[in-house]
Amino acid sequence: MSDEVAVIGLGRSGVAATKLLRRAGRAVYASDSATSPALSAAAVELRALGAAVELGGHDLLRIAASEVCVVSPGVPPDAPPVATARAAGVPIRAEAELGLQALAGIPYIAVTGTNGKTTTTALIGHLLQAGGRTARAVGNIGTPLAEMALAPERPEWLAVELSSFQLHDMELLRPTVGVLTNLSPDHLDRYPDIGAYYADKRRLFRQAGPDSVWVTNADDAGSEESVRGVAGRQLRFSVKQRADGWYDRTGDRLRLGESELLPRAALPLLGDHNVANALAAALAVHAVGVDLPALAAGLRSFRALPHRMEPVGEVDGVLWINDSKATNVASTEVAVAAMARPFALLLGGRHKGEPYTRLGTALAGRCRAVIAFGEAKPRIVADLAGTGVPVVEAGSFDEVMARAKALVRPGDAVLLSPACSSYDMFKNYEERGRRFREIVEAW
Ligand code: UMA
Repeated sequence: MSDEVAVIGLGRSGVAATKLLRRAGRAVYASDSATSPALSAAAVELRALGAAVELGGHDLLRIAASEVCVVSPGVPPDAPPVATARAAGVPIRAEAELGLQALAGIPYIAVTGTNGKTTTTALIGHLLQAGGRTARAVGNIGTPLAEMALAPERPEWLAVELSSFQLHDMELLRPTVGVLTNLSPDHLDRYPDIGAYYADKRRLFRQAGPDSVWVTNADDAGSEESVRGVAGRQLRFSVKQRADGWYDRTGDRLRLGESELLPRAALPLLGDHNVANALAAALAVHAVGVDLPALAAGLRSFRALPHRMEPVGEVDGVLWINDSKATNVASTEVAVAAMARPFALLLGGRHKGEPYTRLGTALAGRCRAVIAFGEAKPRIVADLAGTGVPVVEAGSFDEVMARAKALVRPGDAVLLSPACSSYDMFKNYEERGRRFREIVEAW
């Protein structure tokens, strides 16, 4: 065995992990199976720091001989370099864990779940700041933990979004507060079954102790089930019933216990799912000592994140909403439930394994038409046949937009909430959302 650390994948996470390891004086072999101008630029930078870097493939023998293997979230557990390391008995660690270790001493609120975790993480960061703490929102939301660890500033608090991919290789996670937003099927293109996906999400609770605080969703049977028997204090949020944090529909107010947090109308976010996110964030930040007036002020001043139920413009009386981040069926269901106007739905991209059938009920009578596109188009057409929802097929994204424009009337909306990943037509969901905005702004 060598004393080298093997870093697998050189996206944002792998690059930051390599820099962090080099700063600590560790020998690093960093590799990526792909080649691109961006990867070449990263390789130049990392070699200058003394790392051995390989692009376009992995030296499996070298990885098998390494002391520890640090993986990026986008590298699946059965990818050859990871499978080789595991077979050779090399410990496998998530980049996020390496980052958290380097950030030891900074308390953090960790957020996971299928949907709503990015908005909840951003809300938590914002509410901590509203409470007078310096705070950063990091992890799956965009800034890798290892990159945060390299930054010169040390915030007082971190809000950490963790995907199941990150949790898969994390052992030492011990958040001051852990938030589980909800659980529903996702990433069936990477996991053998739902059980394996949920098991990774449950790793949030791995180091639970009597001092742990968990914020969970009383409206979601799956997450309630997964937290049952876990050590620590549990705080529940609900948009349906009285709970530790709840939506009082009669009074149209968000409440913590019996105390008023703020009127629903003062929260500038669309949909009940965002009320749930706000309640989860408020409970988590209240648990670390921020008072209700500061939480209310923070919730009032928060704005929707790009690509998440983001209104991008009104053209000829039609509101265009960018929810490009909705890359699974559950997320699209939530978006559809938040729609107050008749609408056309842009659905499609790379199919991820779930049927679209269950969207039929939610869409019937409310959605003027679905515009189906991308690799998933034939699946969508087949799954929605017989549901009574008209489905129009389109090719290019420009054609998708033009068809939607021709279908709707003043007072309607067009919702891009594709329920699929974007990789068949775009670099990522951000590029898809940006293209949506560009087209709307050009009209
Ligand atoms: N690769 C190999 N060998 C393999 C397989 C892949 O070298 O066998 C390489 C790929 O060529 C690629 C790299 O591994 O260059 C993987 O990089 P990455 O996808 O992990 O990219 P990062 O830039 O590090 O971004 C990751 C997260 N990406 C994923 O989880 C897919 C980002 O989440 C996250 O913001 C970032 O770390 C910082 O923490 C994105 C995401 O889509 C937004 N997340 C999923 C989601 O939210 O649904 C989980």
